[in-house]
Amino acid sequence: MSATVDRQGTIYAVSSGAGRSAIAVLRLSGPAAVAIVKGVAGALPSPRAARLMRLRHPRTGETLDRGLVLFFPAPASFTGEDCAEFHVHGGRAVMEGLVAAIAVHPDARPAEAGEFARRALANGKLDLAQIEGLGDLISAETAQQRRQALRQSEGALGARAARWRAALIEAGARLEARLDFADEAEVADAGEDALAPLIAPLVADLEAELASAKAGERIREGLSIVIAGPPNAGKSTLLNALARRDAAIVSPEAGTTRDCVEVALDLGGYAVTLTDTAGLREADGAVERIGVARARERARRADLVLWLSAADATQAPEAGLSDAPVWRIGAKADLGATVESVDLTLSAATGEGLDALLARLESFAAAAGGSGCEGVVTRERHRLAILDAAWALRPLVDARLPDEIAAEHLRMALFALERLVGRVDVEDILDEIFSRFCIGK
Ligand SMILES: Nc1nc2c(ncn2[C@@H]2O[C@H](COP(=O)(O)OP(=O)(O)OP(=O)(O)O)[C@@H](O)[C@H]2O)c(=O)[nH]1
Ligand SMILES: [Mg+2]
Repeated sequence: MSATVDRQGTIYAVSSGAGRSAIAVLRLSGPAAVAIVKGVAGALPSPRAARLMRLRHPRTGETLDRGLVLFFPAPASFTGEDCAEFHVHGGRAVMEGLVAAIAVHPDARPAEAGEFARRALANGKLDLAQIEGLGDLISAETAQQRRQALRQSEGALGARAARWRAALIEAGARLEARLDFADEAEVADAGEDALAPLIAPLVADLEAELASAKAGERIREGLSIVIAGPPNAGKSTLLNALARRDAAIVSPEAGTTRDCVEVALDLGGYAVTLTDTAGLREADGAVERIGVARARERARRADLVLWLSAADATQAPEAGLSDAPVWRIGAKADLGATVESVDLTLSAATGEGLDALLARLESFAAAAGGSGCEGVVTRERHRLAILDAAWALRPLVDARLPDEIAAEHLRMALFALERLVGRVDVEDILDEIFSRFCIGK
């Protein structure tokens, strides 16, 4: 989406996704919504009440379908503009007919990705963090992602930012009063620093938010768990068992897996990407060498490494494999060997030990995601903005700065918070966020 795009007009989009379905929803927003609904349905339904209506092409008069029509007058709508929805049968020809009927109006044009949300932002219906939350809700795949996204879309971060902002504005007012009365210098200079007590709890709040920030990001992005170990340890067999499908090739040959194989898992509501990797050894060929390098790279960046070696030939994890926790797992326990120095034994062949591993993985994911209910930071953008604000305010708590400099620090913090909720400096962020939205949101 480029800055030159015409942002005016009345936009429409099929909001219910592509493909055949029982019901499909077409959404409309903009000044011509009323005229378009009247043109297609013959009349305007009462605000916010569904009405079954015959839908016709305004030029030919041909009936296209009978469907529910809803009208949401401005400003009490999602975008803040006049909005309408058509709930029709989800066949392709029905939708094509309806779209053609709407496109008859000269002011109507297809919406771009995220354009409804963009208008909601422009009209002050939602803040930027809420819009991000909506985007996350649409892509949420696990219960924890859903909970977090819902909280975000309901304005959890915005509410917190508003509280922080109020404290900053209060501090700014005190500072200004002091600057105004600078002539009565003794009063200001002799007085204790009125700012620090106001700013200190705010900084503590921001820093607490930062401390739990990673948890929110992990819930949203998913945890990375990597299976690594020597060749033939049973890594791919374990991946398949946990994924409950044949995602990776298994064979008695050492060096079967060359590339990384990823599967998405839902562990107790937490999203996890489980990666199977090439067995670590002095590789023979060029291809295997690349595979081994990739395996080490994945292990290095993982949130957790499962170091697998066959129970009858256990091997210690490579030194410096990862900064993340490395669990030593003795695989192929059915082969009967006794094992020391592993955290867990299992047999993917018989299923023994798999439930125990899953239970431990679930607690690990839950701990990494925090309680998932307090933090409001769900992405790097939030974390960096809060970090900027905390960084600007910290000096005000640590020392008494000259008033002009203190005022500048307050301004910087305020700016960081405004950026957080999308009040300033948003164009570039917007393009990036909205381009990932579905059409029709
Ligand atoms: N008995 C027994 N055999 C197993 C078990 N898990 C895997 N195997 C066998 O061990 C061999 C190697 O299994 P893979 O899963 O391909 O091992 P890998 O670690 O992925 O091997 P590479 O990809 O070569 O690094 C295969 O013949 C599997 O059938 C197990 O729990 N018990
Ligand atoms: Mg393998």
